[in-house]
Amino acid sequence: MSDQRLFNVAVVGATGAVGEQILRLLAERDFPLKSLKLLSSARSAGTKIPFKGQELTVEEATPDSFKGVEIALFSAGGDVSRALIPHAVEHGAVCIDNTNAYRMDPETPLVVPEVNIDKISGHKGIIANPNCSTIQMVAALKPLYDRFGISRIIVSTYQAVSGAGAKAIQEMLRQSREVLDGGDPKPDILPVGSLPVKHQIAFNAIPQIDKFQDNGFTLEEMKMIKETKKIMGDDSIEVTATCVRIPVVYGHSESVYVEMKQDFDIGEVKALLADAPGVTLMDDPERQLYPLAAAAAGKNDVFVGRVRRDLSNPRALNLWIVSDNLLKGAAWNAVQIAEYIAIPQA
Ligand code: NAP
Ligand code: 3JN
Repeated sequence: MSDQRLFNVAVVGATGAVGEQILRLLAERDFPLKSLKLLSSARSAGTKIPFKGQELTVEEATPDSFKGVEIALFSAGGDVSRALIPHAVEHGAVCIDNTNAYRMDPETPLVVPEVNIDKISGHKGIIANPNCSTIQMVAALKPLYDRFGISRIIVSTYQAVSGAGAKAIQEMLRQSREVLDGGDPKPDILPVGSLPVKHQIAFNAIPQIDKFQDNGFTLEEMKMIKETKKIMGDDSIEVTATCVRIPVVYGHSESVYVEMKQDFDIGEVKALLADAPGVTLMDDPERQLYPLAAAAAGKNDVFVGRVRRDLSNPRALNLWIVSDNLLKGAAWNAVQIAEYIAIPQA
């Protein structure tokens, strides 16, 4: 008989795009559950969701929802996390938070298991999941950082509309049909639902993800800059980012320029990437083999290709990094952390 301990788990935001993937992963990976509580806003309370042959009923998330809960996975937005996580922690739950609410809190570890799983031992009830664009970049760069050191990163992202939620996916599909039918689509959601100016996403590229900050960078760009330093544990890495929304449904792609602290051999770089946990190297220009968002969709790994020495700086590399933003970028990273908490590692 297995002596695996079982856990009372809650998923906050269970009816959302990220929550749906978390539930699928908990079921597929046979997570050691004693009980599973599905939480949402009052809007979805009462909804039935199938889970491993049972029908679970969604409940409204309130401060009392966390009595007896041991692990709580939050993906219902930063306001919900700020309002409910303190109650969940008070009830003794370890909270894995997919939002920006606690990421830069010095008391809260910001964790990508392939990079800094050692940090979870210092948690005080909250472990933060980084932003999707940051996760895939640091997972790929970690083995290069460890071997050669990294002094500078310049990243441009090509981000899928699913990162902006289900309504943004619908908007992109609707606009695409309207353009193909010869119409003039009205933008409604993107780039930022709460701002007055909207732009067409179909057949377009929008260089704005989230709101502009006083320094001219967007919030998404600042998340990448600050989170990368915190996860790598190295404030000396210079990072700059330009984040762009493109009309792809799932899978964020990134063009990354990385300056190393030491000389490197390109063969060794490829060997390190090929061996890196959670990373798949797809790099064979002769066969036109490189990562594609459409192929990465639905997969847990981070895919890396177009690996080449920079022509303007022999100590720098250029890479193309692709991953499913809802999986490694959110749900899978969170479930991985939950597994590290729940399952004794070999
Ligand atoms: P979504 O599809 O819009 O789902 C939102 C979820 O939050 C739904 O389950 C919704 O429940 C629930 N919710 C909303 N207001 C609530 C409230 N007041 N109390 C309790 N639950 C509430 O959004 P999503 O794409 O899954 O993303 C959800 C959040 O995850 C985002 O806001 C973001 O913070 C985080 N996220 C992080 C990453 C990342 O980069 N790591 C990527 C994507 C998302 P109802 O069905 O009742 O509305
Ligand atoms: O736009 C994207 O592609 C990624 C969006 C992430 C996001 C959207 C709303 C709120 C986040 C995030 O995880 O950084 C948040 C949040 O911080 O809570």
